[in-house]
Amino acid sequence: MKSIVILISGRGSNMEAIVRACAAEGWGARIAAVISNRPGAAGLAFAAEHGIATAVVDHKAFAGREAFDAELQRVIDAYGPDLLVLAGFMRILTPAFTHRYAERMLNIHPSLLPAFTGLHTHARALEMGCKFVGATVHFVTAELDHGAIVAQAVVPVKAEDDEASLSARVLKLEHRMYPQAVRWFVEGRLQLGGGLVRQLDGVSQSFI
Ligand code: NHR
Ligand code: GAR
Repeated sequence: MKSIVILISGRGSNMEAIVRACAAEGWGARIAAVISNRPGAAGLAFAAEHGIATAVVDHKAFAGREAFDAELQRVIDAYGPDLLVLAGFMRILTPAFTHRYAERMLNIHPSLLPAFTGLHTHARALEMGCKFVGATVHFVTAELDHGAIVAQAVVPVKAEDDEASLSARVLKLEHRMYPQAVRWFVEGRLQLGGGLVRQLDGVSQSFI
C-alpha cells in the first residue's frame, strides 16, 4: 500500500477529489495525512470527517522559510509518504525541502505552464486577452512552477468571463486531471527522463 500525504492551504477541493477517487477506484494507496499551513483551512474538516489524520504547521509561527520547512518535513516524514501532493498549497518551498522529495512531489498549477507561473494566473490571463487557459500538474523542483509536466488541461475563455467564472471552469478539469495523475504516479505509470514525463501505457496526458 502506497502512502500519500497532501498539503493544502484552504478550500481543499482538489484534495477532496483525490480522496474520493482513491476510495471509489480502490487505488493501492491511502491518504495518510492532510497537512495545512493555515489553521482555518476548510479542507481540514473534510479530511477529519473522512478519518484522515490532519495536522497544522502554521508558517506564521516560524522565523523563516527554513525553520517552517524543517518542521513541515518532520511532520510529513512521520507518515513515511511515497508521494507528497500539493493541492492549493500556498507557501514557496526551500531547495532543501524540494530536494528531499525530488521526483515524488506533485503540484497542480492553475495555468498552462510555462505561461503564468506564480500567483493570480486567471486575472493575468484575462488581462492578456488569452483565448485558452488551463491547469498543469507538474513535479515540484526548487524553481517555482518549472518542474517536469505530467498533465495539462485546457479550457476556452468566453468574452463575458471574469476571474471567478474562469477559475470555476478550470477547477472542474483540475478535479478530473489531478486524481488521474496521482493514480498514475502511485501505480508506477509515470517515467521521468530528460525533464519530460511519459505515461507508460501511452494514455493521453492532455485533458479537454
Ligand atoms: N515551491 C517550489 N520550490 N517549487 C514549486 O514549483 C512550488 C513551490 C511551492 C508551492 C505551488 C504554487 C502554484 O502552483 C507551489 C509550487 C505559492 C506561491 C507564492 O508566491 C507561488 C506559487 C505556488 C504557491 N506564495 C507566497 C509565498 O511567499 C505566499 C502567498 C500566500 O500565502 O497567499 O510563499 O502556484
Ligand atoms: C486550485 O485552482 C489550484 O490549481 C490553485 O488554487 C486552487 C486550489 O483550490 N493552486 C494554486 O494557485 C497554487 N498556488 P482547492 O484548495 O479547492 O484545491
